[in-house]
Amino acid sequence: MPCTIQRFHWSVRVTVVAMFIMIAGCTSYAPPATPPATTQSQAPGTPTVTIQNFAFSPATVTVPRGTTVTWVNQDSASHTIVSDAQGSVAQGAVFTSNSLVNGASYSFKFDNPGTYPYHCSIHPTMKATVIVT
Ligand SMILES: [Cu+2]
Repeated sequence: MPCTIQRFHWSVRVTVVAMFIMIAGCTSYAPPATPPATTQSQAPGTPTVTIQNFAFSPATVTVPRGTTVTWVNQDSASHTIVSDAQGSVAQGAVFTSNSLVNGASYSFKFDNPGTYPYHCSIHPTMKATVIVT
């Protein structure tokens, strides 16, 4: 009889341990994978801002000084790239593109650090920013 009790206890103990392991196995999960960095910086060289669906993409591009940024219009509608007055006039670096038809591009070299908000003069709701470091 004592032997049976002992075995009973042993089996309970094993069951408890097993359950603990199962619970631990269920609750201990690997942390979610780090989402891909939504970096706005681009490699030095010729960063390109795509104009598509009436928006600049990326909306913010960060480049080191001396970088030439190129905009390419992939919309059927024409767009312009015009620096906002408050952002760039004070910095002495106004940029204003001609109207870009589909497939046309415009480039501007940023020599001075600063924040350069810009817009499309045809569609004023289209806004974006170039940050020069
Ligand atoms: Cu536009």
